[in-house]
Amino acid sequence: MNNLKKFLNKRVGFMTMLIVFLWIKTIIAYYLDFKLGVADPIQHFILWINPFATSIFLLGLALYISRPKISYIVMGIIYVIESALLYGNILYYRQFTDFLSVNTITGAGKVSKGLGASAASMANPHDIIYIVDFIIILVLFLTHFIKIDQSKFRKLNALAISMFGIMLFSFNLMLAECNRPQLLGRTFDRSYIVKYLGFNSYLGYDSIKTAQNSQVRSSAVGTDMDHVLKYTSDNYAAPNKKYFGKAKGKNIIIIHLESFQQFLIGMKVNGQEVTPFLNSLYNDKNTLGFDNFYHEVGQGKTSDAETMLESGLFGLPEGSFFTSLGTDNTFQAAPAILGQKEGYTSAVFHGNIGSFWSRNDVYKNMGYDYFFDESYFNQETPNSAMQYGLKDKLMLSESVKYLEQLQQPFYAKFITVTNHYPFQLPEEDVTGDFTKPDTDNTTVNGYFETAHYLDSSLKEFFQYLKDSGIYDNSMIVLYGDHYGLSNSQNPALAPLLGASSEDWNDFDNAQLQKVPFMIHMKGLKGGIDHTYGGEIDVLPTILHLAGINTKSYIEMGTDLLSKQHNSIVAFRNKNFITPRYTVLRNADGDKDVYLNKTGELVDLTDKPKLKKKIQKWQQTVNERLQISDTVNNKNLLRFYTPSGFTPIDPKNYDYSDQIQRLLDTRSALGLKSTSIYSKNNDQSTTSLYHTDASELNGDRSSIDSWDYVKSNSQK
Ligand code: GP9
Ligand code: MN
Repeated sequence: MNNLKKFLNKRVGFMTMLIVFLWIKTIIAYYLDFKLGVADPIQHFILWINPFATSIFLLGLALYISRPKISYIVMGIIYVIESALLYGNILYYRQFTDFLSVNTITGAGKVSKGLGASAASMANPHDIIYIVDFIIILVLFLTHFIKIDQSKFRKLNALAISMFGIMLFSFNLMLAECNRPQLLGRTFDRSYIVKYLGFNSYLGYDSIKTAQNSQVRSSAVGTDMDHVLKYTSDNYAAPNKKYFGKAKGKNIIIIHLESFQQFLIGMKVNGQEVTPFLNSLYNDKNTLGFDNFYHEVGQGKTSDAETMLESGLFGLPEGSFFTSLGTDNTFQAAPAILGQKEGYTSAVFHGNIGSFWSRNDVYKNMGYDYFFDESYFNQETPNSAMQYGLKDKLMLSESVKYLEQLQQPFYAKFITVTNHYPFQLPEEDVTGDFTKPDTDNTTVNGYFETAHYLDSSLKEFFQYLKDSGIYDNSMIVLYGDHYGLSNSQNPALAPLLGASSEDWNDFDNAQLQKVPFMIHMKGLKGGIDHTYGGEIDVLPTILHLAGINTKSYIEMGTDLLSKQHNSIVAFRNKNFITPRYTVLRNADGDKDVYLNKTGELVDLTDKPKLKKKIQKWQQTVNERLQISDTVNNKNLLRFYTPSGFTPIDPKNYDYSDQIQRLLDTRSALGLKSTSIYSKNNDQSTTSLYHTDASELNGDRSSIDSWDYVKSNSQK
């Protein structure tokens, strides 16, 4: 006891006590108040050590102050700030399932929600843990158990402590990067940074990002838009009369096929079709299927695909547009355009946490009326979710009780997730007698099984759409968001595609970036369309089908069905594909040009004309990407409002209590309600949904009833 007293009466001893208190509080909060999805023992270990580094560094700053009393006071202030940040985050998280960012703290962000008065009502009895330390410290001082250490503290020792903090942080960062590569580069979710690096680092990271963004933004002026407007008007592709307005007034259902590549379509393994349902849909006479359609995502993966499809602009060269700029930018996006021009109600269904990719904020800026995230689905069923959320069969089947309440026409997007890396489907979810391939690469093998599962989920969903009648009045659009198997896995995949692993090259990798794009609608003259295009072209294509001219919108792609469609496919790394050539930068920084038909490398030395053409194409690709980046980085759409468009105010959107809102809307409209439910004489159609999802064990309650929704599903 005496030794302890002696130690605590030293300046370092007092600091150590504060660090330990902070650590205990943080660890308790990590496990009790936050849902950080800590999976493996390494992640637990990282969680246990991450509060140390920054608190050692920050509290250690007070050691540089020579005057003892001031040094103690500064240390105390830092401790109070740290404790307040922790508790502030706890309250904020309880209300919004999210963490405090610079914008939310300062109230500067457009979607900033601040710590409202209601946050105080979020206090819990166990919160006593978070203040008991202050009482202990006070008592220790009042009883003179601890006194201020009057001896001098050497600056060199203070420096040593700062260095120790920095070293510990580097170690923490290294462990985090090993467990989650590109943690800071991709910024999937704020909770990942907190999980791996703690609150201080998250706030530090967020401050740097916010400062960078606001610097670029403040330099922007309205006339920056002139150049952009000239570009979009020069590159506008007029709609094709044959298709314009074909889907006018119909529901639009977008199905996001996670990690789904085009090569799966029509493919057989062990004599069995991998995706029999999608194959039949692809070849259906009412389907327009594209076989030269590429994903164009960067590091933002799913979120980049969403960016392109909703806003008509590319993702960013680094990181995810959604998380870095999407929470604050001004949008003129699909849900708002369809809502304002044609009266669509918009909704997203996704079985993951709403903060992933900052969707809960970005969707508001886009004008999405509803966002049904994991909190709207039953999460109690054992094994119902995998790494990135609820399994597709459950998500789709549990969605229809909300879908049937939406006013028609609706624009509804379903983001599937089971076919996501690492592609490990539990045995009980393997349908029929499908047997996966048996290569040496387990990722490759698993990919076919999860793709098969996704296919079977969609078959069930389509059957419901048909049986409920929704099908007859809807245009259904399906697309693969990006590759599932990466370039490093492709050589292992090669033999299954009838190619050789040894000869596999960059051209082959580029071709594997093809993803499905299908438009299915009763009465649509279908067929396989060989037009070259990519995700950036989807928005103008869909809007034209819906009968909305895109001329006044800032969109970087062109309608795939237009005769003036631009068929140069630009990748985010500036590589590109034309209907004849694939142009890729090689490891030496030179361009390799391949002939699409044969895959042969073209020697340009005696082809000056082609060389010139390629240079010109490259310029147009660079310009397109650069214009998109300028619009996004400078947030230029705030300076431009297309005629007849009303800017979106995210404050008008709220994804809490959506069930009540559905019911209120229905009763307010009375006989004018156009929802499927109302059209079905106020009868639910959920009983028409049939799924063989093994997790349900025949229990349909989560499909048919709303009881499972967390009553406080608030964001
Ligand atoms: C998660 C999901 C996956 O919610 O959309 O995103 P990804 O890892 O494919 O970018
Ligand atoms: Mn994805």
